[in-house]
Amino acid sequence: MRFRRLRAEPPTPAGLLRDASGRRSLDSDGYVVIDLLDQDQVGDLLVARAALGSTPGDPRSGLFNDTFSSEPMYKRQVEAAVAPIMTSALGMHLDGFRMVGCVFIAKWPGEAGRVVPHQDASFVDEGRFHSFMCWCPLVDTQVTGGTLEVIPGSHRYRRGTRAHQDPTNAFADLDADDVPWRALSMRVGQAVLYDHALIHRSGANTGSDVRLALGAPLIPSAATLMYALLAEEDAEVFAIDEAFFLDHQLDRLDLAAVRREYRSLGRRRVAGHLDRRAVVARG
Ligand SMILES: O=C(O)CCC(=O)C(=O)O
Repeated sequence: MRFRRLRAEPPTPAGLLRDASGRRSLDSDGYVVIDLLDQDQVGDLLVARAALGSTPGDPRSGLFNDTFSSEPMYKRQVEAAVAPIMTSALGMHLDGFRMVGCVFIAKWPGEAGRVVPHQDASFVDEGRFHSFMCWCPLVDTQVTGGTLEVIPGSHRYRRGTRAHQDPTNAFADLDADDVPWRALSMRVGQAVLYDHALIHRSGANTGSDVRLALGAPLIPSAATLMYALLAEEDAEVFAIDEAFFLDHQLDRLDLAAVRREYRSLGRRRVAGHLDRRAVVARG
């Protein structure tokens, strides 16, 4: 008798978030806003940031993510101060996840802080798993403060391998009024968990103070942490670890060092083309 090999469906996010209605939102919309931190935890995080000072290399304009810094020591200090608070807070909501990094993201006042619509790079085999970013502003954040904006449901449109700095992960043509953007107005202490495949952007911070947030990628405990580099028409995928985010500068990644330091898992096709008309129509 011949058996047909069944292709495993990617598991839904169910099992990761304990709250059933949150799980449904993650599944259908690709994101959910949760009450993550209490006042003491927010206070501890702000005290930690004040003690550490702003990230070395931050030009104090535009948007600066700690992963852009060339100072692994600073990033390790952030990790030591911030990760225990975030892990314990996330542990109240989630089961079976691993937080693989934790960074500050500073958005300074002015137009330069705008972030073009994009999907994040993939960190897991998206044929089998969903991974998420926990984005947690440390100030109240509205659209005028440069908050995150998402296209609900867009985590389903283009899944697969999204390589480092692949221009096809960015969608400048979706920066338009006919696209069903939803701005996430969030209070301090709230966080959004969003699928790394969700299309998101953020506008200018029109206030006078820096908009500080934390970003923490989360992957299912059972998943292998991966990062893909473009290789001709395809991508080469590497098994990375948490140190990757500390030791490397993600905005000017030393590709040869990644190839030297991490085990290759082989070539994959990069995620396909996204049809703008379909995004608008689905809204
Ligand atoms: O913090 C922001 O405003 C944008 C962050 C973002 O888009 C990202 O980390 O992918």
